[in-house]
Amino acid sequence: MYAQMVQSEATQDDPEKLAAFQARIDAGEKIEPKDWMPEGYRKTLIRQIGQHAHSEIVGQLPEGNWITRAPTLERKAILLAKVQDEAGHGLYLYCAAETMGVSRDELTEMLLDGRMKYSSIFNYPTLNWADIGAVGWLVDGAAIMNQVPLQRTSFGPYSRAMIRICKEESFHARQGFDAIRKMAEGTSAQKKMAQDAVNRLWFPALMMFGPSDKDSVHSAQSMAWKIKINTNDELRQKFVDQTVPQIEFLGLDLPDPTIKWNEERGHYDYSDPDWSEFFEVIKGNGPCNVDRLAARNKAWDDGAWVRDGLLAHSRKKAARQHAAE
Ligand code: BYC
Repeated sequence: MYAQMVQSEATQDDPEKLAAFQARIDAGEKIEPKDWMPEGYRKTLIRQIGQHAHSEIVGQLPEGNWITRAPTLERKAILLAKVQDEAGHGLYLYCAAETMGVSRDELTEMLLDGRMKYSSIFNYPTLNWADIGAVGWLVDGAAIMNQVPLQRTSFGPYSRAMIRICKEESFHARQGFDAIRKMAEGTSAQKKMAQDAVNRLWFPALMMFGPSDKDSVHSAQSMAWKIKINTNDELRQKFVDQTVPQIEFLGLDLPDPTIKWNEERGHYDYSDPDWSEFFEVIKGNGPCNVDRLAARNKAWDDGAWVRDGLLAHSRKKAARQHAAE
């Protein structure tokens, strides 16, 4: 539906301008906010960058939930720093989206009233401390797999935001792997917690890459515009290939009995997640959707006095400047 809208908007644009725009993309040039762009390109970027920004912000909730219960001071300091980084990532991305003429408030309102999405993964709970390791290792690991190619995305502000984000994400993944390794090498109760976390988060992590290529609505157009660099299935396969040896190194069981190295393909074969579950989660019916949106709504409402105060201050300042002129 959105793809059709994008397509019809794209064809409404002047064909000569469209061809020149596509030639710039094909030549690897970056598109900057003041450059001419098809309306569909702008809308797709606002949707993807906005959704990405919301994911960073909502993604603080499952991890933030464990800051007060981290097992040591060191783990607490690391987790606190990571959660703060996620807030920063959200801000870089909102800034990148704002360069296309949409305000942060508008984006937030679209999240709160359900017109915009955030990553499916954050609708799953973090039930034990090992989940925090698994989130850093698997969830940030999946995010990096998706985000490294996005450093080469065609829109300049998005590409530059991704370069900064990727630097921080690699620390996140490493701290996650270190935390889960400690659990996997610990007592049998700790090892059990690590296995339980991997069992519960493996398939939701695979879902982060989006639906399978045959069901992806936006990939073809987004890849032609270099908003996306790879298909969903390509990145998912790379993630599986990278992660299976790590699970084996940890001495944990693979959560999917069908995972097997395929010599001919040069990749691991694996089972897809349950796609009906994925579509339910992104429709709002996952285990934590209601809680996550309630938390964001509460933060928005609780922050109203700050926004009002700042606006009143800037109005007053403008009035004083006006009177002095
Ligand atoms: N969750 O046509 P498709 C993080 C939607 S956060 C929810 O393939 P597209 C982190 C999709 O929006 C990581 N919805 O879409 C933070 C579309 O629906 P609409 C966030 C999903 O856009 C804190 C429909 O399904 N990363 O790193 O071409 C702590 C059809 O899909 C999902 C990004 O956002 C999903 N997983 O491809 C730790 C990366 N997948 O919009 C970590 C940037 C699909 O038409 N985004 N949908 O209603 C992307 O690369 C792409 O947007 C996606 C989807 C690969 C996610």
